[in-house]
Amino acid sequence: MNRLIIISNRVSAPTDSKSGAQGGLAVALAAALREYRGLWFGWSGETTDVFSGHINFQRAHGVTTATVDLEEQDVDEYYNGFANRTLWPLFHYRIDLAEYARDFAGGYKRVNERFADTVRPLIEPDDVIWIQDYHMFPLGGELRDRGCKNRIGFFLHIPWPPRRLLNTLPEAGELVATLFAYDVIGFHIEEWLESFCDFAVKDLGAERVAPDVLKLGARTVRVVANPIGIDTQEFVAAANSPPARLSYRRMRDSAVGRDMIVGVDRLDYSKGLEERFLGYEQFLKDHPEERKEVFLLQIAPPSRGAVESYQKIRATLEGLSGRINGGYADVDWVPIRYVNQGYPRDVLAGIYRAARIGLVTPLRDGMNLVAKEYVAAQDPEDPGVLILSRFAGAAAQLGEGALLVNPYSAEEMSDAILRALRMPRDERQARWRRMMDNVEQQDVIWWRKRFTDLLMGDVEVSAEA
Ligand code: GDG
Repeated sequence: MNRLIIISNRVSAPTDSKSGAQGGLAVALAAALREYRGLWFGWSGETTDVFSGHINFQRAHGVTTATVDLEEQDVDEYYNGFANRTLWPLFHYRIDLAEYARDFAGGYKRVNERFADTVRPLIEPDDVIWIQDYHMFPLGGELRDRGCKNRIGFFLHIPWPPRRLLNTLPEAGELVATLFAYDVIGFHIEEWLESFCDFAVKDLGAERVAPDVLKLGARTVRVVANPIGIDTQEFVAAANSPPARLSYRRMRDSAVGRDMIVGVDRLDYSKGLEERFLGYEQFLKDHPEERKEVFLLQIAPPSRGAVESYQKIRATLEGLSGRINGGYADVDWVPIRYVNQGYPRDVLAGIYRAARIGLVTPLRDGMNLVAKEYVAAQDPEDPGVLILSRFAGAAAQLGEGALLVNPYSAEEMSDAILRALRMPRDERQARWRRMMDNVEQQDVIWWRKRFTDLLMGDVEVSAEA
């Protein structure tokens, strides 16, 4: 059997934590590595004075991880720079926030070369390599340059932007051309896949030789829409665990009969938190009679604090939540509980279950797993309602059960909140069932297997996404 080598910016060593501290993606990739032996390679998250390429191997719970330290300049230019100040905003359609600088692009290339130099000696001829996400677009090409003939797949966890936006990046053509080093490229949904093909055909002159095959020069690449899911079984179990029951009770008690609306997001401008607060404010304004009947709990653990736009969004949200609370709060009611910290997954599952509404309104999102977690955590007898942005990849899968909204429209959001609060139980159940069927069938194990089957065997993908 081929070994599997997974490469991603950060590596998540398996733990035996029963509180489900690890996300579904980490659990699924670790399971794949156990099945195929192999190893997981990436950045340690640590810095060193001079890059040495020294690999720190660790083995835990049947999985080998191999990590390297980077220099501070690497982290500034590659991680905080090109990855998070250039590609992340650009790929989320925010060219107003994207910063284009040659030292970022240079640092990004240098780090990918360093990863390639370091990991190359670990690769055996029959290994299959699976590279994850936008930090590592050029890595496949770098490995080919070092004589690597293995099958190499790439999966993009974020959206792919329309070509007119992507063309604002000076290095766009070069960057996309390097993707032809891969054998298979996966996207969450057709929309991202089609935007990629559009760029490849119109800007690079690639030929679409089949709906899922592109050819550029001598290289042929297969593209697939492969929507990621959650570890549904594990999440349903987490939602029924003692810590979840406890957090459910705590939330219900503290709600004193009011309906809770919940949002859970990394503190990131792509998640539409500002617009969400404005939509909720609109609801409070439109419906004075509902004011003290609801509250919004927004959990937003900080992320990427070294990047200025993330510091700004934090300040904006503090101001906005303060304004809304200042404008509407009463002695016995606060409209928004805004919390800047993370919680264990099982505690989170209990919170989701206690919420009458899951408010998931990113401005743009590759998939969005919170939407699926909210669905999985519900009580089938009395499920809550998911309000979901039509601009999240998840809308392509959950659109029949969720209330889809345009997150830029505060009025649409206000209407959807009212509709969700008034929705009869039988409609809530029917909508939830439709979503849960998808969350159960297309879980993270299905996602992983569908991609590795395609990459390893070059077989037809089994089910339509
Ligand atoms: C990227 C793409 C795509 C959040 N707060 C806490 C916590 N979380 C967990 C959630 C969820 C995960 O973080 C967030 O996943 P998302 O999918 O919502 O968003 P990104 O982090 O932006 O992920 C996205 C994903 O990659 C996978 O391909 O879906 O589109 O942007 O699992 O639960 N977890 C815990 N405590 C928290 O407070 N334990």
